[in-house]
Amino acid sequence: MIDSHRIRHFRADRVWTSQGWQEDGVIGVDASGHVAPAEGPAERLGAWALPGMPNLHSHAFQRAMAGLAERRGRTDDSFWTWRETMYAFAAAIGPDELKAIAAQLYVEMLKAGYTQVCEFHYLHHRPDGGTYAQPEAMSLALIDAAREAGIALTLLPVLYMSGGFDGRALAPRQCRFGHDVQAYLRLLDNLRKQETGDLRVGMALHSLRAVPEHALRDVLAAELPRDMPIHIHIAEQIGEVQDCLATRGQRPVEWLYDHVDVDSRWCLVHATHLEDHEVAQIAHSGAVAGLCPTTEANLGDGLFPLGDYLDAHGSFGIGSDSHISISPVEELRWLEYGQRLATRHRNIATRREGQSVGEVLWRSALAGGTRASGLSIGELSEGRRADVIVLDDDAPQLAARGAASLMDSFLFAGNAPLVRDVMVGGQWVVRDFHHRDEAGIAARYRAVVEQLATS
Ligand code: NGQ
Ligand code: ZN
Repeated sequence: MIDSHRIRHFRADRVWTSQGWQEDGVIGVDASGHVAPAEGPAERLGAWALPGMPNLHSHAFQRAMAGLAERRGRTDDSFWTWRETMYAFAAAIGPDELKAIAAQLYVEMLKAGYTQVCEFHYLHHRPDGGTYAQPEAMSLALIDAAREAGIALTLLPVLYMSGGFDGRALAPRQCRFGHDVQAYLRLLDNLRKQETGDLRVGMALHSLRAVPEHALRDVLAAELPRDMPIHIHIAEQIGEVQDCLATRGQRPVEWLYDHVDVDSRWCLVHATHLEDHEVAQIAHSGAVAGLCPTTEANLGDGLFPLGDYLDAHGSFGIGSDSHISISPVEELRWLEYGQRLATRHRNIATRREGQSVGEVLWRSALAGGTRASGLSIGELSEGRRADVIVLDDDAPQLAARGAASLMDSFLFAGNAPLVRDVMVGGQWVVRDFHHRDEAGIAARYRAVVEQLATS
């Protein structure tokens, strides 16, 4: 039974629904932080309220190295040289560092309008590969950081077993990522005991490079909830597509679909390099393509074939991945701009005449991110978690914008932050552009990165 006295009501001149903007919308929020039937007097939030965005791909520790790999090296720089820099950086990160970095990252995510994050977490053990006294210490650091910041978390502990498609052993700097299947399933079981409405545990396979076929079969056969999200890095670099072809005679997406029953539980992160039949395979399977445009640009990955994928009715969501940038606005803008630059056309993300690109991008990323998160979020409808963002009424760039043009102006018309207030699960975590604990969290972050810079 819902106790109607404990339902708070909020109203905005326009509230974003799956059908578009609803005039004079009221959002009820019950005591458990879910959207409830709306009636009765309501507190006015502002002109524009919309569902917070799920961030479907994050490696939290990488936030602290953003901007430290932009200087040209001795050889042609690439994804693989960046990865060496990243591995060296990761070697100094233990649970305390991870917690401080992640808390700061999550504050920045909330302020940018993300209300849920999927953490693709593979920094499991000590830098020398030994286990921590508490084996899941690094996972717990992420859970603590998310709680402290007030963002909801889908924790995806990563299975990482080999250093390449040929099944070679992990390199020394990769040893801290590794588990055998039994130990990995134990980790999942232990973490699943902590699940709440704000914490979901899913499964992640680092990549086909890192998970041999027998292990893939074993983890997928394990007794786990039927609706558990499953994430994998799939085809980010041409080099890995070529290695997969050379060792397995198929491209990564082809191989995956040939060996596994891929369905809507799956999120294929960086499905960058696809042939037409692979575009169709992903789209028809209901899997979500996990797109991370700012990181994919930063790492020189390539461009996802968005137009063809949308023509095939594929689902996608967005992630900030390496956190070179933390903004759903920037991810969605660059998703569209990459396509414009490659095709020399405009308005690619919508396939219907008269439709707004901004609306399609936001709505699609909400739906795909929700699926990838494994939680009931992404819409301000009854029963969903109440994750709300309110835009700045006073922003000049939104002046004279009506329902027809608001989303396009929000996504394309500038760089001033427009997210003013943020609620996650019925709790205000950002008000008037400020996070409730931003000063303390930033101070701890600063101390950690200063110590990392001198060590
Ligand atoms: C990661 N990042 O796991 O952090 C990867 C790089 C790899 C991205 N793919 C490492 N963006 O793929 O081996
Ligand atoms: Zn990744």
